[in-house]
Amino acid sequence: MSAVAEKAVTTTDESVTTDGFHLLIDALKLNDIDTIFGLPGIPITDLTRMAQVEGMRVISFRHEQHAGNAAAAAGYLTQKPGICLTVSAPGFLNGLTALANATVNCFPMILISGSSEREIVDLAQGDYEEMDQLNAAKPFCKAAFRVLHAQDIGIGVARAIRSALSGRPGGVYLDLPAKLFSQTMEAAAGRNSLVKVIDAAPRQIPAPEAVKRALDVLKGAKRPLILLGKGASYAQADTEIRALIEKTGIPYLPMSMAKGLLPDTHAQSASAARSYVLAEADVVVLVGARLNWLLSHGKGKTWGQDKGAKKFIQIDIAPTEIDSNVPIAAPLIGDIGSCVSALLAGVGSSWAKPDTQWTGAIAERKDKNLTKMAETLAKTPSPMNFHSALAVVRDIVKANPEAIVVNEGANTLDFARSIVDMYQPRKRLDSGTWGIMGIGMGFAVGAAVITGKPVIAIEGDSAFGFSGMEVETICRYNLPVCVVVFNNNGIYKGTDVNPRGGDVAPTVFVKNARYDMMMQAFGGVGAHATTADELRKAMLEAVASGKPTLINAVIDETAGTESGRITSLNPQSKANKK
Ligand code: ADP
Ligand code: TZD
Ligand code: MG
Repeated sequence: MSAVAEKAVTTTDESVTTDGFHLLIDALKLNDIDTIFGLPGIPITDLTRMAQVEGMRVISFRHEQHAGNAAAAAGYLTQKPGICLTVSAPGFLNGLTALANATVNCFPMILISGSSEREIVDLAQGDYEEMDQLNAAKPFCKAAFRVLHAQDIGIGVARAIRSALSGRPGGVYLDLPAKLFSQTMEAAAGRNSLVKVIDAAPRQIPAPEAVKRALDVLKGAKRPLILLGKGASYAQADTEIRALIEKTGIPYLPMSMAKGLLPDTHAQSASAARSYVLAEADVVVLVGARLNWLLSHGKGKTWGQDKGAKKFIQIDIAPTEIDSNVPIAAPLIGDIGSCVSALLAGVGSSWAKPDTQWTGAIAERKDKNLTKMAETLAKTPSPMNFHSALAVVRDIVKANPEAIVVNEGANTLDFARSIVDMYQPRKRLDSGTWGIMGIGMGFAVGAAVITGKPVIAIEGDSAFGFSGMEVETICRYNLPVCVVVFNNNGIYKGTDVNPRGGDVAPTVFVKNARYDMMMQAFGGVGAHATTADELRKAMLEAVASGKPTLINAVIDETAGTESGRITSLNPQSKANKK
């Protein structure tokens, strides 16, 4: 028997004791959390071993940021907080980026970190990996807790779970000093100290007068639009949302991670007429979407400011989101399932569907844009450009609608978002609210582990580099992940030159790099694709086999644009506009 297994005290015998390690594992299991994403080391190495012995899945990463991103993806996909486990100071800090990103995106996760001893940290006496982690974490998460006594582990875990899931979901930090793990207590008392969280994300029913106000505004609309955000995907109110859209006949626009909530091919999708509907709509129903930079803050040319004021109805669980950027005519505070159901109840059989002048004008623009897009996608230039490569990805995703698509990069992100149709809810994970690079392999591993479904990761070559080492993790757990690196030799493009000579330009990488060989190094399948046919063949094989695969897709290094679609956010572009 290994040292760890010997230490694993049973908690069924009244005469024995339990310890901090087991109380934590039991507290998580009691709350149906069966997976930990992490990276071992002092003081949590034994915890990872014991969790495995106790039947939990422990997925071990090469860098904590990716373990954290995996936990965040798991939280978003399952409505159970994903768990990331790290060592003290540097491990904790590596995980903190993911915790902050989860919080910003409203994904529930818990970063559990071992920490150094309080009495040494607080006197700054220089402990091993010393850091005041609790206070460092606070600005980057929804809530942060520290547990000092074994008998409080149950309560600590319960508070962490409830904080992550209730209201607007987000990241929670749980600080566990090294000494806690070996503290013992009587097993029965330990069991009694655990808390099963009841109704962690209680329904929040909107007030009847708020529902009436929203319906009144909606009834007065001539050119209504429903805008679905990733809050709507997260809420798992798929049936209600679809019913609202289809019963009202209102055109809708999904934000990137809400794609697939209804199939992108749905007749009422206005995605292919996005700029038209944003500028022309007179009433917009926001469902789990914030009016942040991704929506031009609800104002300006994008929103047809010159065409008169727009009225917003906003469904959100967070009351303080209302009026954050523009006045909201009808706030509807509650969980999306309850709010959408309440609206549906007010949409009777006499509901007047939007005027065909509005829906017809949208259809006309959609048809024109889709025809134009189809022409572009049919081309097969050599080398491939973003469109010709994404035409292949689009077909593969269409044939495998259950696959989860992970997507990051600049041009690779922007083009994939608009070209690759999604058919099922919660199948698209991307750079999200921050436009962060580095979520790729963490999200891919998290999604594959938690859902058991195939993952297709569409990665810019720069984006991939942030988490590339995790291809070893993908191989180690033999996950059905197909990574496609859109290799255009750099950030945005591969063509920049340093006018002074000497070092290469800051946006340019080693030319013609073979990312596929990274996957081969760990026993996975590597493929090198220079044509659309080669890419298609490699992707088909990857999806059919389920083997870890990395395809190096060679993309014309001149094809991209600076910052993809957000060139205008560069300081120089902003300055030129003034
Ligand atoms: P997107 O980037 O897709 O536009 P955001 O992340 O900006 O979406 O917005 C998500 C919104 O959804 C947040 O304001 C959050 O408070 C809200 N939200 C998340 N879950 C729920 C829920 N279950 N019910 C209501 N609102 C929710
Ligand atoms: N660092 C982090 C953590 N996030 C970021 N968003 C950036 C840096 C800046 N950045 C972008 O916004 S996109 C991008 C960077 C470095 C990479 C773009 O290059 P790519 O994609 O190869 O991934 P394309 O297809 O070449 O545009
Ligand atoms: Mg690139």
